[in-house]
Amino acid sequence: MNLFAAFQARFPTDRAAPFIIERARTHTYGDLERETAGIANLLIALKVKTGDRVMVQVEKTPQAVFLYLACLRAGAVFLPLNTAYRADELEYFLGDAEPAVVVCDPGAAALMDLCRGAGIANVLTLDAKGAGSLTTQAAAQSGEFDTVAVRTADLGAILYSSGTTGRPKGVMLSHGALAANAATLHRLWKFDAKDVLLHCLPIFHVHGLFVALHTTLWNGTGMIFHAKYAVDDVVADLPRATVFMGVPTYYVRLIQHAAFSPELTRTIRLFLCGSAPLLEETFATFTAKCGKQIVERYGMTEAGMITSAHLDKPRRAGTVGWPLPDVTLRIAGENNAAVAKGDTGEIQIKSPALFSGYWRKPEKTAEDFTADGYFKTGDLAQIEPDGMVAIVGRAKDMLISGGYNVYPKEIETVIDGLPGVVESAVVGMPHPDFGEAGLAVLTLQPGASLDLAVVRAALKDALANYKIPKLILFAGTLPRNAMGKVQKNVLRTEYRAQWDNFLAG
Ligand code: MLC
Ligand code: AMP
Repeated sequence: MNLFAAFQARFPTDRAAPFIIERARTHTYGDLERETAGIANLLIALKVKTGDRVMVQVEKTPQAVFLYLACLRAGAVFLPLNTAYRADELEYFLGDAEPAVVVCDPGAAALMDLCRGAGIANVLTLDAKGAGSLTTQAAAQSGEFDTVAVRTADLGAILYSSGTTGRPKGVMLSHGALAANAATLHRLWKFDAKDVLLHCLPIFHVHGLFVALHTTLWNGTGMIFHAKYAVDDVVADLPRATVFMGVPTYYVRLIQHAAFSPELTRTIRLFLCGSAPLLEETFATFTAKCGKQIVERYGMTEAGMITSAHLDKPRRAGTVGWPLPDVTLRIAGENNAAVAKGDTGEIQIKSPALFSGYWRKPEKTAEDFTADGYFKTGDLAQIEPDGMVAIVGRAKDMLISGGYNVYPKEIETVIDGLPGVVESAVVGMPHPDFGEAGLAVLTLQPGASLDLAVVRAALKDALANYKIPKLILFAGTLPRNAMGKVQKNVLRTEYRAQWDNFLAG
């Protein structure tokens, strides 16, 4: 069962039907088949075998979508990376994943150097306009390709996810797991032949790559394709779409737009939101301004989508709906035992969409599962009387900024490595646009001095820009509990006034 073949069986009979709709040009389902065949033939010519990794750090273009689908066709494992990742981060991914092929922007000099150092011969380029050696070399290949037969358990993709300790982990996702989630979401969200999705999410994470793209492909319909989220462009194209998906920040910006109104959203039958908590205020203002309700869903790289509100039942702010029909969900407390109804505990699940483990880290995989086979999400929730799940917090030290997960540990490690620093702590603080944003507090050795610009420059050098704390402060000491552990909740309270002043500008 190859996921591509499962999609292809559902393509429209008329292959001239639109798949990717851009302002300047439309790519049809026939184009999809031809373009993916060319790239798949190229991968095979490069001796890529089933299970080999194709690591990709490129801007969002239709050609990048074709590259993903071509990897599926050729039995290769697609490994997308956030375009914001810096050389230090990329070096780790290269060493850990050992890709057979790397595709990057022609201007990505640092990554190309790293590939040379790692002895990776197959480096192809793809720029923000969809041009590069990948496109030219694929164009020289045949436009026909027999999709490689794979097993349900064979990997289709690896997506890296950072953690509260240690280095990022490669989340292994099989063809079967991805197909299961696509089919479930397609049915639950009632996609039909009239649907047109407005796609403006990045395609290196679960939300844009799987939730948005897979439901479209499973439906065999078209999507209006934006290279990134720009609210004016969204406003211009909403009246041509029927489905919109976004992280909460997309909605925060949309409801502030002067043109946001019932008329603007008239054609949209489904507004989906996820990847981070949606504020009750955003949920309510959205409905007040356009008369429609956002459908919240909750998911995770390791598990695909886990819960969703129902289309034909009222939704409630602060809840993420019910477990998907094929997901078994429990709220667990001490010793992984289910808590009493209504109590808070960790969300633990079984699902056909679950990952196959962390790449080359079986011990980390084992840590994330209970003895009776439930996956431990690290999210804290309660079940409401009608069965809806309300996420109330996280057991993991993580913040979500504009839909991107940020792990304080990564930032603290960079700061702690600077001369004169004793220690640091990073916490997520409320942010009107990003939901949460980072605050870093650091302490210095007696007599030491350090310029904040140096701290900021070191962070920018080492880490993707969205991970950089918005505010960095010096402190005499950090609050600790009796065990000597830094109390991050106390830190949040202590620095709240300074943070609010900072936001006020
Ligand atoms: C950009 N910046 C951010 C940021 N994005 N800061 C904090 N958090 C973010 N998310 C910073 C940049 O570093 C830069 O700072 C400045 O903001 C402007 O950058 P930009 O690139 O012009 O910003 P913008 O285009 O406005 O991007 C914001 C955004 C984008 C919200 C549109 O972050 C986005 O598309 N987020 C979606 C993330 C996503 O797809 N998540 C799904 C994960 S899957 P400076 O200082 O450098 O100028 C998942 C599972 C599930 O979680 O359930 O779905
Ligand atoms: P990622 O590891 O990037 O896939 O992010 C997954 C995490 O995002 C989950 O573990 C949750 O903490 C968070 N998340 C996803 N969807 C939602 C949602 N609808 N509401 C609150 N948090 C969410």
